[in-house]
Amino acid sequence: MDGIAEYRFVPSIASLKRFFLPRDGIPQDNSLGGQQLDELPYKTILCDVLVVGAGGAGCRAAIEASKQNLDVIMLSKELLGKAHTSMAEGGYNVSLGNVDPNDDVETHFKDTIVGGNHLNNQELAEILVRDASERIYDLEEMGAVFDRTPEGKIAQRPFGKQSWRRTAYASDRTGSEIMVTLTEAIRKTSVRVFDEVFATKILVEDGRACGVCAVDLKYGDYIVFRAKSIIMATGGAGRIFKVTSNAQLDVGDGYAMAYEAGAELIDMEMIQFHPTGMVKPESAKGRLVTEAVRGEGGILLNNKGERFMNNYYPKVMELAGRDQVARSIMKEVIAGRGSPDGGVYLSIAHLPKRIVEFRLESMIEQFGDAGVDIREEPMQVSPTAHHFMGGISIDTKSQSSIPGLYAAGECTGGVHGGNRLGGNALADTQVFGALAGESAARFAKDHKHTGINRQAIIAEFQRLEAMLTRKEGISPADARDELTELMWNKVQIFRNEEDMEEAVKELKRIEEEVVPKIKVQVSEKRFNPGWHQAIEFGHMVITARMVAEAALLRKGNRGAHYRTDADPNEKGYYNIIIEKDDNGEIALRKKDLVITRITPP
Ligand code: MEZ
Repeated sequence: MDGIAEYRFVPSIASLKRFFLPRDGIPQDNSLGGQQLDELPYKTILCDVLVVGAGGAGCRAAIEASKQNLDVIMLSKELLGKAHTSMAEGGYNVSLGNVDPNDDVETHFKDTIVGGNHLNNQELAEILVRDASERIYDLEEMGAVFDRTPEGKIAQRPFGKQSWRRTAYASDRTGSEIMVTLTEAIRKTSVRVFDEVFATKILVEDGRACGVCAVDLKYGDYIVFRAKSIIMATGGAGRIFKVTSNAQLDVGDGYAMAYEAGAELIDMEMIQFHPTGMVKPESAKGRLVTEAVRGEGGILLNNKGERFMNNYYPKVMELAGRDQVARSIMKEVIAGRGSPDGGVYLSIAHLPKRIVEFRLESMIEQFGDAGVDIREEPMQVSPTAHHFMGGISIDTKSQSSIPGLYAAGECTGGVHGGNRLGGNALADTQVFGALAGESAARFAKDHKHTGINRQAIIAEFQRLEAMLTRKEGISPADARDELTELMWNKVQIFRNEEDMEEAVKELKRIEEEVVPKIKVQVSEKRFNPGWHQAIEFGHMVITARMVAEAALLRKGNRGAHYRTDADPNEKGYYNIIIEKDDNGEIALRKKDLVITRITPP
């Protein structure tokens, strides 16, 4: 290959101009100013704002940033539109009061803090509940269609641990409706979308985020994207657990990249296990069974036919917090009162068929494919790793601890505290997506591109290349199985010191002994899923270590973090901050909560 790598993206005339014209005095030279890494050519692409991730938060951020007449690039690890956001089926929380007129922003705030077991950053939670209504109207303006009340207002259903019916919905495919809308909206902007491009490293120069190293998954080309500001919108990491509702690609890219870049992360131990995932068939294990099923009146039963939530949370029953319902289900299973395939039963057979058919249509299909008619028969369900409450720490402008690096959506932490309310995630993507887009655009307007560290780039691409060229080693699929099994067995819903210590020890071993030996079977760079898995595996290990180490540090029970050996004397409420120390090790420290109005008990 000669110095200037071939560029296969088919750009518009406008973007061609951007691509080749000098900007801010930096030679727009795809071969990095003439200095080549002989064996590993790569190209450089400049923009003002770079959005990494193309789910609900990423798309919303890109749309907002593009309003400022800036050159915005959005990287999508998959084809645009195929994001995990679609899997938030049940709805979007917003205190419109369309069904329960007494609902208001204040009550939504209070529910969010109490639901989060008081660990939320209250400034961020306030932004969430305050802006949720404007952002849902934005979606409507872009063309999203939500179900309506008889008066024609946006309909709202009940969701767990919330005072009023607050969850706006489009049947049981709300996330899909939002993703389709955002995808169409993106196409009407000047945002340059790079499909199937995987960012692997954030570049930092002069203390500022200034770009990312990436691989074009289609062609195997290495690319450096240079930007004045960057927005991480990479979603969560449910895939570090064996059983998860998450899409295949949710492996913690953003957490690992931010950590490696030196950003602060917060409360990584807080993992939401959604109470209801599919139990069978094996191929669908963990797939989400939306909370809308319980919101519409679904009941949980054990193998004796008892509505067991009555024994745990009799006042709210199936609409207790997700952490509470998940633990109750597990207690029934452990006590031998579970269903034949290791879950419990969820039944809606008592509901009017027309309600089920109208409001839970995708559930009918999902279980229909598995041979279960949910209008007549109960579903078998059990908890599934669903959402990370922890993540990249952000301020009220959605900026991380690294100037120029912003973050939005599930890859951030602090908004939801120790346990997220179902329905708050979709609102989060839109509220913080828009905020990050606006803030990053402002930053880009006020700053020029920094220089760039060529050595860091070369080292990164050599690291990726080594996985392909190694003669012997461990298969990424085997390594992945080992890690996901370990996390599922040792850092799950019920945790204890001994298990978590073992997890940390094993993860260190995996980091030291397995990661450097990962070897891809086929050395082809184009469309090589084995290679993609191998790269992802590094991110999974870093993410899993942060989760396990933070979980070990938190001795008491808070929200989703529940220890069977909890220290009864640990009364404190605090956050756990994680960052990389000067020796390249994980450093953890406890930090005071950000409280604006509601003091923890
Ligand atoms: O917010 C969520 O996680 C959500 C809406 C999921 C669901 O059960 O549908």
